[in-house]
Amino acid sequence: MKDVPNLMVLVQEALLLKKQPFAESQLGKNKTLGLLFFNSSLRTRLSTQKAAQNLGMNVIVMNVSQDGWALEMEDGTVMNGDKVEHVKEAAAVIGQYCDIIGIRSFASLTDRDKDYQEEVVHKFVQYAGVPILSLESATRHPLQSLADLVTIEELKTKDKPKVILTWAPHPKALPQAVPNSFAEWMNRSEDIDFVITHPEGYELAEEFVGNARVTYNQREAFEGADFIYAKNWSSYRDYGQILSKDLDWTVNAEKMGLTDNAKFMHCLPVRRNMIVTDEVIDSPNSVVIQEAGNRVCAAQAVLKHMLLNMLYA
Ligand code: AN0
Ligand code: CP
Repeated sequence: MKDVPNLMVLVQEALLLKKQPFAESQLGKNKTLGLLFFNSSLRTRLSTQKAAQNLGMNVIVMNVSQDGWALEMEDGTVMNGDKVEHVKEAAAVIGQYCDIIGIRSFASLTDRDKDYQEEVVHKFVQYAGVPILSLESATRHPLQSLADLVTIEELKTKDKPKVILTWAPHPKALPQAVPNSFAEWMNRSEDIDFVITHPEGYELAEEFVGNARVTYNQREAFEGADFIYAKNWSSYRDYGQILSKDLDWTVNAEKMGLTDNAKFMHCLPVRRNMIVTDEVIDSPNSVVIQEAGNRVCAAQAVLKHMLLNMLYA
């Protein structure tokens, strides 16, 4: 987000590219985007590929943790264990093949300091020698948040909509990257009344909460809301821990009834009847598919800027 000079200009550019996806189909000609996945993905993988292809780029994709050599991240280690190759060489080599490198690397959820230092992304920035694009790192998922903002811009019916980020239950421990980024982007948007609601112990890091209103009372948060953005995350305080699986936090029709006919949003993949009931996600107010569709124009707007920056560097 800090690389974006003007959020609303970027959103408008994404909306323009949604209307005219091939308007810049020469911009990426003869440029190669490499997409590296240390973790699973459906939307990010396909939408970023499609966005790059719309710009005329070539794309190469690798599931690095499955198909690549196990990477050593620490400097100065005697590599007599499982790690076959150091990131210093691996990143530099991939940089020889690619003009831009996208990386998905989730939080470990074991060592908070390490995760929040964004080791993997920074090592690639340090050694690849080409621009790096986050496809969800340990602490952030910016391409998701941009698509979310585009979706809100498309659907809002008020100058200053009320947007709720609500925690919801999930059986596995998930990273804070999606809620962190969502909060970061919402806080930066002036014309959004932003509220975060979660059970006690699920406070996000202060730098992401910013000036958002935070309440433990989900029903109170939902009152008069225009957008309900649901997401599970594990605890930041008790790092990586699941403190609650309380289905009382599931987004259901009764709670949606407290809102001002709010749209339901989720980044997907979503666990039905844990995060949200079938009734809500299958209702006309659910915009999760449109939201996922907007991942293409969001990624395309970002790639367009990266290509332009390279052209004029
Ligand atoms: C991931 C997460 O919560 O960060 C990816 C979401 C886009 N979700 C899961 O692992 C289920
Ligand atoms: N929302 C999202 O990033 O989905 P994937 O994990 O499938 O890429």
